[in-house]
Amino acid sequence: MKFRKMFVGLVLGGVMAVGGVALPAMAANHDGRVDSDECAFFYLQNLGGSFWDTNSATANFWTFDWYQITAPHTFITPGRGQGRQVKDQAESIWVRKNQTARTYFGRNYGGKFDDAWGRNWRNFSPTIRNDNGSFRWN
Ligand SMILES: [Ca+2]
Ligand SMILES: [Ca+2]
Repeated sequence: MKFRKMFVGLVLGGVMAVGGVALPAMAANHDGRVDSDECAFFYLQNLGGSFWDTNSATANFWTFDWYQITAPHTFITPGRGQGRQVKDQAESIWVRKNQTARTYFGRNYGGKFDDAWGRNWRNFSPTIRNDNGSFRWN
């Protein structure tokens, strides 16, 4: 029972956090445009193929996660990989925001990670390439 209550609390907290981040950005999150406060995950190396833009940390790229209802984690723009899950299929990242984007192998910011510096782009290392589990600003 205690665990169940904790879980509900976490879910509700997450919903509010997502809403709080999305509103000031005028719903620019996941709109297929890489805005000045965002980074983008690309399906292929060298910023190739379809991408998914985000300004909020993502504890789990998995498409069937509960909050995918409001924020589908699939590559959005036209190009190779469009419509596929971002989880375990990203090969490069462009960071437009002036802050380091840290991408982790595991969900919930676990395991090995790659840092992409602000206002830069990179191909992921072989460990993270097509094996991305979560991401947050660092
Ligand atoms: Ca955007
Ligand atoms: Ca890929």
